[in-house]
Amino acid sequence: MSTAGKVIKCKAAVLWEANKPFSIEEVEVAPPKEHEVRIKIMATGICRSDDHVITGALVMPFPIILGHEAAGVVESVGQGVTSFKPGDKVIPLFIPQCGECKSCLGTKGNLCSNTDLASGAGLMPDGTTRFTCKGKAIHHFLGTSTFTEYTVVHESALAKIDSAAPLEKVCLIGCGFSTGYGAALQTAKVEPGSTCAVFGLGGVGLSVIMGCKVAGASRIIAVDINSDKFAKAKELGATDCVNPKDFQKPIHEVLIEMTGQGVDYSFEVIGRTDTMTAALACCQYNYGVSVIVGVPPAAEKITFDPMLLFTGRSWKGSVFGGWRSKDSVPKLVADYMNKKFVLDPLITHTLTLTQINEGFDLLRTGKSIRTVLKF
Ligand code: COD
Ligand code: ZN
Repeated sequence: MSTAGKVIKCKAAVLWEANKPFSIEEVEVAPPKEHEVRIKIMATGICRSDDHVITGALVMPFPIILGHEAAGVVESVGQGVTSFKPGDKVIPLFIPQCGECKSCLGTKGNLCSNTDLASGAGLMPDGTTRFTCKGKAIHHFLGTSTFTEYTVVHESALAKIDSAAPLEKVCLIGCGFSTGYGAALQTAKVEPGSTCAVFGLGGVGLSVIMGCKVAGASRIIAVDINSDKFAKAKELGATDCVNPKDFQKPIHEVLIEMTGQGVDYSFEVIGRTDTMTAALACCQYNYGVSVIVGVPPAAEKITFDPMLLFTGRSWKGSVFGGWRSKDSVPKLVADYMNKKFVLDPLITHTLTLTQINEGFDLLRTGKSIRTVLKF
């Protein structure tokens, strides 16, 4: 029997308050309103940003259903939705592409004004929620909320993808993979023959390495304080691996010595202020470009020698790899289907929704790169 137009009762991982485990609860998911789509989530990755909400580093209202890196199938559509139909395979977009704001209308940026990343309201664009549990309204996360069997998103925050795509793999295109890969290809625009340094070899850093390789970089130096990360970095394209703990001198000096004048492009994919400064300092003094990909810790500030910029270096940031989400996600899925890049090496664990707390333990203890929860 069709569920369209009816409230769906299903399982979800609810976070009732900060620094607590998720509770698996029965929630009610309201039908999609005008220009909204209800999706059956088939697979979702666990990302560091979800953990940032649990610890309070990223401030969001509670109770909340987290998760923003997923793939699923359309269950039903609200009034006025013409570009999606039940059965379509889709990826929710935590940075929407509304097509109407300055970013979306221009050609320079990808950060749609309608993302909930800045305001952190935890609501649908109309200011309400589609989730309830035990009589309480439950907040949305970044307009996506994917740690649930069913969710509702605005049509501007959804991309339709190839019907043959394996959802348990391409879910990573919803955040981690695209964030890293795009930082190299879209934000830095690495050219053939370049020298690159990548600080931090989690799933996002490894995706930066894949992007540098596809761009034709001739030298890719991987930097991490955990040498266990080096084997996979090499498998994906790193030519050199450096552990700052093996040196007395600061890591930026080590990298300048290794390369002569410093690297053409550096990427900070850890989210620490000290490594952001080191990444800036290790790039070529005149035309080097350093990209901040790691989410900066809330309320921390950086003090740095402005001479680093005066000589010509550029310091940039990158959100969702600079990709305009709705346009790019279907193309990235097509590139994956055409074997332009791999996702398997990033997926170290596969669990079910009810094992979500185990998945977060694996993230916190550094044992996983990406855990995918399959429904
Ligand atoms: N020097 C070198 N390496 C270090 C140091 C250090 N001082 N400290 C930690 N590391 C290494 C760790 O050993 C680890 O290997 C790596 O850095 C970090 O990896 P993870 O697994 O914690 O992180 P990832 O790859 O999942 O990346 C997450 C980011 C840290 C980049 C995080 O900020 C993020 O998810 N960014 C996505 C950006 C974004 O747009 N988010 C918004 C919605 S998701
Ligand atoms: Zn993420």
